[in-house]
Amino acid sequence: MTAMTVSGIDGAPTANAELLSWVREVADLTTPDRVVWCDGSDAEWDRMTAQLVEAGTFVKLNESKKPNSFWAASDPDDVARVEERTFICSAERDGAGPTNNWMDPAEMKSTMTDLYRGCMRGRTMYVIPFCMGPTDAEIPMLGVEITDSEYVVVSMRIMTRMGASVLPLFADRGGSFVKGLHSVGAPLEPGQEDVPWPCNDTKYISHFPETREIWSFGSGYGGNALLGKKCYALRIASAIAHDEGWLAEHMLILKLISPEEKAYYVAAAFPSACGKTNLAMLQPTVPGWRAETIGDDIAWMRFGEDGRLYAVNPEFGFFGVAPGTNWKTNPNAMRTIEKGNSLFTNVALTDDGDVWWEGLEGEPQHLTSWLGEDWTPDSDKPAAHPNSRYTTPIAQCPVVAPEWNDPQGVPISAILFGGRRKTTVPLITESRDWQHGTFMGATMSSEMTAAAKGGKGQVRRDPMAMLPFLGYNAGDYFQHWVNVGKGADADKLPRIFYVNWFRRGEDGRFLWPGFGENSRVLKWAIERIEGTAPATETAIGYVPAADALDLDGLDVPVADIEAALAVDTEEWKAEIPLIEEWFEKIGDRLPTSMRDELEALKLRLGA
Ligand code: GTP
Ligand code: SPV
Ligand code: MN
Repeated sequence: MTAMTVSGIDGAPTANAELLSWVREVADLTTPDRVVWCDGSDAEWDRMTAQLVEAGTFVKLNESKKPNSFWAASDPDDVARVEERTFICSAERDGAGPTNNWMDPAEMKSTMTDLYRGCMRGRTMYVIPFCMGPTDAEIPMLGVEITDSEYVVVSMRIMTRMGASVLPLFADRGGSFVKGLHSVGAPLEPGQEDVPWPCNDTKYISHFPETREIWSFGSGYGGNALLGKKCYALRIASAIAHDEGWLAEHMLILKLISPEEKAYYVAAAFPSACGKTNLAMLQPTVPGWRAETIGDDIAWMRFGEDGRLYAVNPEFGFFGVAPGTNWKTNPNAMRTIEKGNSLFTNVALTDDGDVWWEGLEGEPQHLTSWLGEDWTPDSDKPAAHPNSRYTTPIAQCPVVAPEWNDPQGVPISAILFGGRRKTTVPLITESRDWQHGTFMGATMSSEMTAAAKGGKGQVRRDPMAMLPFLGYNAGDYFQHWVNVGKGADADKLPRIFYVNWFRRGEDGRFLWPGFGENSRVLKWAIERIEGTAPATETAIGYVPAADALDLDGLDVPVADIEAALAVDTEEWKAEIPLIEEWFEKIGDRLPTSMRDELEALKLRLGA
């Protein structure tokens, strides 16, 4: 770690003039006590985590249970992404489109400059150079986050490739890196004592797609504050991808290996807290099949020279939902975090210095809840916040694919879209072709979860699981997907499927057991690609009959499987006005091909 004074830039470990002048400009505006360039070393981690323990932000976990790991509780009001406070500040309002909050970039910059003025007083300003995706990529995707949060620095160390190892990549890159400015917005007066989780009631998560900038203020949490993740790798990258002809998507990347040792790569877009991490670390229950993980949240996909679509995971760690994670649902996540070197935010703390959350094994009789309160089994509040998370290195995952760090990426055979729907949407449906698959993605719907503030349980359209993460106009985005298909060799495109692990019976139970059993559904998808599995053509696409799935050894009544697979014409007819309303909202930039797909669906349904 190279310290430098605020006024002098002499100690800076880079000669990139653009970077140096930006750092100086931000320091002049935010007036921190000192500026520190992060090197990503173990010594830096040790120093920063010790400082966070000292500040009361972190509690060090029991070394024999979770080595080198820490518990943190956020401010109770800073627990999730804030979609209402997230802005796409494109030059024109139309650039952000009908689904994003928009503000004129100059106006936003003026408002936020006032907020940033002096906002790092009494704090340290950290400069974090990072790279999204492998550092040996032909064009490494660079970024710099400036932050006044130590929690962000140690989180970025897990979630991105950062520090001294990536700084040399900036040497000859001029200004071609994404600039992310972040402040918790809590300056300290001389002598004022800090709080464990500084933040501000006023929050802005702003993106400037044309200039590839991110300005974040007031939150220290996850996707609001770790700017390499949703802000860069999805919102800014989706705008870059649109310009350059590739795809930046909210997708996991999974490698499936058949009993014949043939590898298939699958990408899957599910909205936040709808099962990406779980599917990414799948432990198949179908005999002979194995799975390996490439990524659990974001996929960058570009065409290779062979005409196939190749996916790279831009991230370096997992920021996974804790509740519901256990040795049965996701043993590989459990094995990953057991190795330590992890952070746990807003879970509960056990009396012996370990972590606990709803759904985890064990029946603790006493805990410290995420709110810092005593918790017993009779408590009427959950011990862990529903959006509590673990932050852990991908490299520790016992089933990480050997090629996870390959800058070429992996060739995708299948894309899954899926949401959380109690009704209507079958366990799996195969699209008729790429354009129909794009329609499935564009009209996807899901019940909202705790991953964003507000609206939990409400059904909303979440196209390609990108509603909160699109950096430009949704109509243009659909057209971009259609164009990607048109420009490609149809035989080489991934096959598109629509899945729903969350359909319920009348008594509210899940009809499908999910988790490792999802391998049975994936097996059918692979067999469709190989041309060996039967399917029934329905109004909404190709759906398997129950006996087309490998259900060997599965202890679920066939009636439930049939109900999970059912295509109910009446339920789908009821969906049509909702899709029409959604397309209305997209407005005149909706591709005519999407309108055509809707008309064709109505015709097939007799609607
Ligand atoms: P983000 O990190 O917010 O993007 O979420 P995610 O899509 O990675 O979701 P994750 O895998 O963390 O799962 C969210 C919740 O859904 C957890 O509580 C899981 O236990 C639950 N879940 C995941 N897969 C399944 C499934 O197949 N069936 C059921 N019933 N629940 C599931
Ligand atoms: C999501 O909400 O989709 C997440 C968590 O993966 S966050 O990083 O907060 O966006
Ligand atoms: Mn996510």
